[in-house]
Amino acid sequence: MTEHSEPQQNGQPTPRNASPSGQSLPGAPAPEEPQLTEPPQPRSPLPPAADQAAPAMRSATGNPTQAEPSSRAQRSTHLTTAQGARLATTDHSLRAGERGPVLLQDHHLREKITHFDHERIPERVVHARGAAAHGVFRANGAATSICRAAVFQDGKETDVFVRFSTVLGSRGSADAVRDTRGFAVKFYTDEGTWDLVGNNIPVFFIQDAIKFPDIVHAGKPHPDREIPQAQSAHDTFWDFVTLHTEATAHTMWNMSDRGIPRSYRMMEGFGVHTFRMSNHDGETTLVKFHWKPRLGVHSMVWEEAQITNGMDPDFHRRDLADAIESGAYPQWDLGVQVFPDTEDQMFEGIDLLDPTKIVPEELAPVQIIGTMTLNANPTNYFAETEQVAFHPGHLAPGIDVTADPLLQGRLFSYLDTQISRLGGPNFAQLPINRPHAPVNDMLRDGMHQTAVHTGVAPYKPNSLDGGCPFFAGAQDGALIDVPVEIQGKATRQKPASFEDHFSQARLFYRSLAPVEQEHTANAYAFELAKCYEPVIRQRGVNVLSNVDQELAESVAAKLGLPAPEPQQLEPVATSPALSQVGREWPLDGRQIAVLTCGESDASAVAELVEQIFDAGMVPLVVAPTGEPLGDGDGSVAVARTYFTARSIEFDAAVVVDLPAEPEPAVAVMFGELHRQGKAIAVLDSALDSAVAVGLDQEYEGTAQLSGTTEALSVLRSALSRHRVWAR
Ligand code: HDE
Repeated sequence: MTEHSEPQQNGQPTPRNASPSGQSLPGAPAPEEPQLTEPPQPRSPLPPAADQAAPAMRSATGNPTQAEPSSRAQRSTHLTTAQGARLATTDHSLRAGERGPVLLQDHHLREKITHFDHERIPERVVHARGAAAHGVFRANGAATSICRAAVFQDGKETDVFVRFSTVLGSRGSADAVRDTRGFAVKFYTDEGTWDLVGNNIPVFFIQDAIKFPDIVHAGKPHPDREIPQAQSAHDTFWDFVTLHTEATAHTMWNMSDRGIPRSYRMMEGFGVHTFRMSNHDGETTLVKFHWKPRLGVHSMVWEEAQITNGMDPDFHRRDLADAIESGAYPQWDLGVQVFPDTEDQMFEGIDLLDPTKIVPEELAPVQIIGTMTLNANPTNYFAETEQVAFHPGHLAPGIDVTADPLLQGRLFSYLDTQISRLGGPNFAQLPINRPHAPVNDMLRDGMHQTAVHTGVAPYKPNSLDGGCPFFAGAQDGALIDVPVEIQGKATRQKPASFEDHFSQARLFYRSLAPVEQEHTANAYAFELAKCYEPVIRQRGVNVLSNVDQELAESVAAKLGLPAPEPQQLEPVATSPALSQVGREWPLDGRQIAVLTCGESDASAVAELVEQIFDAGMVPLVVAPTGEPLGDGDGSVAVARTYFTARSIEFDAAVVVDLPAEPEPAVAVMFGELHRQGKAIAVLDSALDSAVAVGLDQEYEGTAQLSGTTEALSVLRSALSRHRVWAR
């Protein structure tokens, strides 16, 4: 029986005023006739099975979530106060007469309003807007030779919770903004929780944590007007990154297509810093972590992102939740680049402790050590996605930090921030933050303490609790510091290798395909043009001459500014792995618009829809109204009307036929699909009407076809390359 359930006898509710034995108390009115039939019971917020033993929580649509049964707060089928007293109404305050003042004694009113007044907690100072999911990580055993952590043993499965986020915007800001994305993974390992708190960009703006408040103050909205929201396109951001030139590489990544991912499911993730692993023999290795999405790495184009933020500001959040809800579980392979743990911590001339630098994959291949599958949506946004607390210092035995000065500062910041954000030091007891490994920590009391600790001796050594808790053996414990030799004079100097601010920006830019370079130049021009101060615009262009003269000249021309003097630039190699163009990717889950006139041949549309499903993609039939195409069993559901549909939802389109007198939205759709480089297949029968609303047959990726099979094969080939880049 749950703690909130009411006492019952023989399955029947105990009548009011009856003693537990059923005898009336002296002086009490005679009990009413026992009820023979129970009133209909309200529906429980939980499925019936969960009401009893409750092995696993399920979302509203029946998919399992991984919330622990013990974390369920709401167990009564009836409305109650916070103390569990049943309420007969919540619509009216207690008043002195129907027209009189409200009485202070109305506890329900005061409790309800007081709780409401305190519903919000401070949002994260950065990464405030996020979306999350539960999942599982399965190791393939490849890391066991370099790392003793049990999470990497062959076949080992570990529960994970992942939160993706934008950085600059507030909790209610739009998803498709130009920004870095957070990629934070909590591994609930048997040996304690390990958090890999990374980003979708492998370099960072600063080399030393002491500069973090500076870059964040510069990126956040202007302090006077509190604008712009979730944007780097403003004076303070560009003022800082053009003066503090170690930010150049990260800024270049942000201005490239990587700043506007198509989906959280199609982003790479990076641990950014170099970490140290140790194996059972005590041997150490340096590694950089990479998440590789099985769906490939894809981005939006800028126009698409701008439309998305108006049409569907929750685009990325919806995309992740919908995919998981429909069973299309996103997957990433986790890989490591492996480097010898040498004294200088350099690899091929690249300082591994400098977080503004990557090691190209061509020099150190990414070796896959396991796969993560996200398979359940959170049950409650606040309890899980908002209250989850990550920390780069949450490490499992065998995974350790290095002296990267950015990482060292993070080790302080994340614990500190949770104390104010989550209201005290006991946030690890929140259900989403509870380790799955048993905890016995001797930490006591404090705000929001929910544990009822037993024993009398939360100190060591003790005899009163029999010496408990006990220590792990020398070989089993976490946070076993690798005996790295540390010595030196206290200094605020940085190493000379940290002075190179441009070679990696150049490496990245030169590795991009021409179309990606063009997008990058446009993004610089767009952002700098939003700056009011001419001096900042010019400085932005001048910095670029340290990266690539053509880029600097192109941006200068777009801004109407003089081109900067060319610089003497060292040649750099390129890294093809950095470009998103030129590779082929799976088609799973890509969304295909099937454009119809509303009176189209339902059986042909049904066949096409079937073929798209069979290819692992998602067909969305568009028609002038929501009325199904055709009648009876052979009818086809309409997913969108031209009035509600917009190009941003579709990765490609098949035109079956179009309305004879199309509304303006149809022409808008064609224009956008063209400009966004999306493939369009037009059946012969629809060609004239498509040309009439603006289809240009000359564009690559636009094909005129005789049948649906042919249409699909054209789309498959274009979609495997993501976009028709040549357009
Ligand atoms: Fe963070 N960062 N960060 N960061 N960070 C936070 O912690 C901080 C950095 C990253 O979904 C905060 O709980 C400092 C690099 C992610 O909950 C805060 C420095 C990388 C998330 C904080 C950095 C990250 C955060 C804000 C420079 C990629 C969201 C709320 C030394 C490797 C986690 C919170 C989530 C969040 C501090 C730099 C990733 C204030 C001081 C580099 C993904 O503690």
